[in-house]
Amino acid sequence: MTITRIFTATAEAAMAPLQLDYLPPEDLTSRPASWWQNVLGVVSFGKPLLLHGAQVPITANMIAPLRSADDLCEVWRVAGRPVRLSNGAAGQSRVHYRYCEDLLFGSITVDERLFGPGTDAGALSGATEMAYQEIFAVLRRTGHRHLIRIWNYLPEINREAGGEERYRLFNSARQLAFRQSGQATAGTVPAACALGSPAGSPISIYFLAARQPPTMIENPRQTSAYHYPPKFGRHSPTFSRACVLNASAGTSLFVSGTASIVGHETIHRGDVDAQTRETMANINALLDEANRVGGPARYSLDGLKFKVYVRRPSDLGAIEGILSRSLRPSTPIVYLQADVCREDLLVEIEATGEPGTGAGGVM
Ligand code: 3EB
Repeated sequence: MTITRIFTATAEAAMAPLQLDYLPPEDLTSRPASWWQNVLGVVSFGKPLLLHGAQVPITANMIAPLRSADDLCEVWRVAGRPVRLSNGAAGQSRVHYRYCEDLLFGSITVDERLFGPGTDAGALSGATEMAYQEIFAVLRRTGHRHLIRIWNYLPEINREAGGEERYRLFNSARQLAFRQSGQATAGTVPAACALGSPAGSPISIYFLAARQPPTMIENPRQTSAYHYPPKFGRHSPTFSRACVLNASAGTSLFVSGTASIVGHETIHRGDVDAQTRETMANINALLDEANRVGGPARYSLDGLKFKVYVRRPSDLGAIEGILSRSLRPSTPIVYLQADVCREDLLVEIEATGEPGTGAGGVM
């Protein structure tokens, strides 16, 4: 009995620390092979990233940066020690993926126009179902059965198609795919975000999965999204407000896209300042909740890296002004232009981070 416990503790301590960095594209081209060896995946925003010979899944999103300083790539890396990473075999899946023992990064890009024939609505639903089914098939194959975080970028998220908003059609298809793949649709569902990209972009989904289950976090100020009432769509969105990876070090808190919603209602309609403050109140509530239920690690705003999705570029200054009051000047924040999934939301903020160390926790 005692020996079993020691082994368990050792296995947990050995979990590879996950590291997130936002880096300029030039910085990537100058990294040595030894650095690339530990990279799980790279995400670019607004334009494709041209890298030759990289073994790593590179995901291009058409969600564009708002400031030139935000022409950065999101790099997911297993840091701190040498690890052996494997790639998904080419041709085996539409998902590009790379993984180590305990973590997997994957991405899938789908042109929904290939999912006709028939209506726009049918194509979006078909493409979404396929994408999620392919993702779950990969996770079954590699044994990283727990989706921890998933990013969903859909073209024209607020447009109506066949009498339904495309975001709502996406929710129905996503929930159906979870069910068809034998996944729970409430409770143990991943942290997520869903944003709108420009017309004509492909659907772009990327994700992190783990061998061990994370601890899911809900926000006491908000109705769980998977329990939203039907007025927000026939099928509720399938995501948790946040989750904590039970890692010994590194990036381990994943805060979903967070907006100015209290209970299940959007508040401060039309007021970007108040929406930004309310969003930060929600993120603070999630930090408190993570510290209450997420184990011994202590999280605070100082240990987080942020992505801010801004609906109207002209609101950037106001949002920056408010965030500068609650975040340190050194906090990494990337501002992107995107449509938020409820038409009345002007801003959505996601965060990823590590427990506070007082020293910034940089490796
Ligand atoms: C909300 O709280 C705002 O559908 O995956 C946030 C995070 C939102 C994730 C998703 C949607 C999603 O309902 C929107």
